[in-house]
Amino acid sequence: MSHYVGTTRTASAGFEYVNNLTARSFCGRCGMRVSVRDDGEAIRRRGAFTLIELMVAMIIIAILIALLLPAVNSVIRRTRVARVVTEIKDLEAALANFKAKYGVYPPSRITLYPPGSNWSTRSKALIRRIWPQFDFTTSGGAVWLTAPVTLNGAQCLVFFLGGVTQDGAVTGFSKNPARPFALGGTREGPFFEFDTRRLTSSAPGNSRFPVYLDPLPSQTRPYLYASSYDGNGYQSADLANLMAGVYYEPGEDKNGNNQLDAGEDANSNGRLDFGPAFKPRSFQIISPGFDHQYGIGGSLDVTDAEAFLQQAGRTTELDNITNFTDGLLGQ
Ligand SMILES: [Ca+2]
Ligand SMILES: [Ca+2]
Ligand SMILES: [Ca+2]
Repeated sequence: MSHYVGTTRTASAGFEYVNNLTARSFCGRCGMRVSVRDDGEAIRRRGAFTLIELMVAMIIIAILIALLLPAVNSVIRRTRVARVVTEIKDLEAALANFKAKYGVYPPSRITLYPPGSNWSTRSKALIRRIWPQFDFTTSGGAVWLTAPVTLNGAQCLVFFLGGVTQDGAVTGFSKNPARPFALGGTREGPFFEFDTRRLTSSAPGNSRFPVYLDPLPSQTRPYLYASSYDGNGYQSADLANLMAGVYYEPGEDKNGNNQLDAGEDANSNGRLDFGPAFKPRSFQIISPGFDHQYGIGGSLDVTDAEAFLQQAGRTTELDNITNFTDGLLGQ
């Protein structure tokens, strides 16, 4: 067949060559075109990519990945935050179940004493609210306890929801109301299904009272728990060595720096007054977030948390996740 490259239609039935690879045939009656390939040498010549073509393709792929990566990372981050939010909701439900059973939310600081000790007035009162028939002479059956131990909020969260620890597992409490800390027998709880891989000892030799890490990657700091003692008020000592305090509505602290600045003492009492605490009648749960740092706590404007926390230089709190924000604190 001879080629007529670049020619136009020359007959009522025939070929039009638009280039040297493709010919178009015509129907003699209706004039419709049908593509016909000329499988000649030209096609075989295109069997491989040149180096330049490959490099261009790779550069385009690299650019696409670079463009997509932030979006993918952001989705992964949001998914991880959502997982913590869900777990905090589950912890809230577990604490509600505890209250339904015992009438009060767990305390967030308590000292437990071994059998034969004198209990402090405060710890005794806290225990009596939960187990009115508690036998203090045997420390509620806590034969496993050999020295007084003071639990902070993070430890209380696991102890009261999980119960007595045995061989690294939480076992709930004995149903014997005089000896809830005894091992064996019929049990109450655990009220929460802890992932034992995320239970970690809070201090050497303290494996009886572990704390619980959130599911963020390589997390090192546990969920904080602060009890309002059923509306009687949060106690800053409960978070000692962990965070300075729970979260309050800003009140007089207009710039969110937790300090009394000019023009902030609206009631002229010489000190900075915050608004009411968030969750004033129940409890606050706080995850330290991706940076594994809690921050100083204190006043927070949830309507503009991001600006509020940045303005105050409290950036470590921006990624905290709590039970009074539906996700990150700063968003
Ligand atoms: Ca201030
Ligand atoms: Ca004031
Ligand atoms: Ca943080």
